[in-house]
Amino acid sequence: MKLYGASPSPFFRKARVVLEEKGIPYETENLVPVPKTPELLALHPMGKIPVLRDGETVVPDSSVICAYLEKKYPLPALYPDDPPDLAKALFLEEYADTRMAETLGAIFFERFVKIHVLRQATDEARVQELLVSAVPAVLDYLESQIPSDRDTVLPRFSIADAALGAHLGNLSFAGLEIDRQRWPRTARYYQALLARSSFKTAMA
Ligand SMILES: N[C@@H](CCC(=O)N[C@@H](CS)C(=O)NCC(=O)O)C(=O)O
Repeated sequence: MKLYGASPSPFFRKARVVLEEKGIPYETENLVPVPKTPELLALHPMGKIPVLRDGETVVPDSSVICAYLEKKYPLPALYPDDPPDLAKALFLEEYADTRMAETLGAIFFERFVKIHVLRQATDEARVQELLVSAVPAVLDYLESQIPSDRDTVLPRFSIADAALGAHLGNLSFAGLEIDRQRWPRTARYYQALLARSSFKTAMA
């Protein structure tokens, strides 16, 4: 089994965390989404990463990859059986992949992609604008969803934690930390995720 992508991508990290948590043997191959080479488009019709190859089966999209892995390797289960818990986990995955990708991803773009990939200067005014409104709104929402007494949003580690942690990782790649005074649950939760061996591997 091979996962194509690059570790600065939160979607690649999410899929990698799931592979690690399930203990599935896999290898990675570095693949970036620009330019849209014929090889990339043959793997993913929209030219995005990540993509999983399992024998003859090619699986694009992190959410599809994670659902595929759950079906093929059911244990440990990362999708709750309880319908309300399942709904919560799936919505938090969706929230991470959309709202968090837009906001934390915009900071990551300014502070990481522009410097290391595009060789351009960071627009710090844009970063500050995001840090004043859009990012606090995301962290306020997470603070309302993360319990005070455990390190997972649901009773067991789930796809929600893989997705939230993967996208919070954009802050680390942008050289930012979560303010412990303002968002104590989220800061503690993220530190606990980073301590898991799955995240240590995916964030490297
Ligand atoms: N819904 C997709 C999103 C993947 C995605 O947007 N990946 C980014 C890298 S972090 C990408 O490939 N961007 C290039 C593009 O959109 O053309 C998933 O979950 O895999």
